[in-house]
Amino acid sequence: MSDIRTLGEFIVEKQHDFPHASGELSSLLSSIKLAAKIVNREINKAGLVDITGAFGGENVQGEEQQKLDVYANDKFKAALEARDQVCGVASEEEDEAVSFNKELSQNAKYVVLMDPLDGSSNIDVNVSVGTIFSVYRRVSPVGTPATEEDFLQPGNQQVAAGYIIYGSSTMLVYTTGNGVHGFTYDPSLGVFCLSHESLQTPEDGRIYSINEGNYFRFPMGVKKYIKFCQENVPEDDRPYTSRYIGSLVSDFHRNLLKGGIYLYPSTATHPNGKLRLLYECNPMAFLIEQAGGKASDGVGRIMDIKPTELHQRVPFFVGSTNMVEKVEAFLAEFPDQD
Ligand code: P6P
Repeated sequence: MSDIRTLGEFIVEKQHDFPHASGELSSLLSSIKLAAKIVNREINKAGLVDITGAFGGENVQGEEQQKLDVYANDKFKAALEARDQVCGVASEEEDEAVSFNKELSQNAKYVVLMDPLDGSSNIDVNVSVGTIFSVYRRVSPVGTPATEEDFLQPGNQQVAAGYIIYGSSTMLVYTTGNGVHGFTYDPSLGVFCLSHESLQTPEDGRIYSINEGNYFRFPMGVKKYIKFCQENVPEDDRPYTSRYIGSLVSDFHRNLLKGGIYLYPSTATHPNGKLRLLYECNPMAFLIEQAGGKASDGVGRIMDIKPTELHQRVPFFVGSTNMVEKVEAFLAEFPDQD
């Protein structure tokens, strides 16, 4: 037992890396840890109870809300509000940002943006899904309600980001700008145990993750990159592999560990790409950069984009640096669709 380092112990240990840390961010991360355990329990029962059926509502994306989407959103919101470290939350499941009304919450200095259950359409077919979160210091005065400006900050202002992947095992992976660390949940102990300290992603890889069903309307540069992968057997003779789960957290996590690139370019149905800048692309970009990789909209750094809308979409290319830079080069030469 002595060599187990739990997430709670690790957060406190790392808090000392920030001499002025007051423990508020540690408490915030502990809220996320608690909600992750609660959501994990329900996801693992999803096949057994009538909770995977569509909730009937629609979220701001016009997507049918699976009951677990709503459940996860409510649990993470409640956990974040309970500990008074967060003055407001923005979520894929909420049309507008939510400012917490409690006086103690309005004195809090952080806001959280999240996709409470990304890839939820996969739940019914038992494919991994995930929660993605992103944390900022508020820019509005402490003691007042959170404002839209608190949520429309560029990704380079994040103070923490991470995801929970509910897969063959449940893992929590996060960064506070001091490396990327992964924790695997042990349900018999009810704790997340450090399993991947100071993760670094390979600067190159052989895995590319993209929905090739949209091929016809990809920008020419993306078509050129796919053809490059299919026709070039690298020196080490390991050919490229196409792997696409349809769940960002799962594809990202595999590529983070093995090396690879995830691509969601502009398509016919999503001219600005499908992925959301604030609560999908920015947190993943923070993580991949901390792990030595790169995240781009095809032209520039994801985390330098100044947001204009809460649910805005951007084209998204994330993973091993050499692979992302290769796509950027093709897009610079062939930016149009034909
Ligand atoms: P498509 C899930 O809805 C999601 O936001 C990501 O998790 C996933 O990578 C992508 O969309 C899948 O989109 O168009 O390939 O089904």
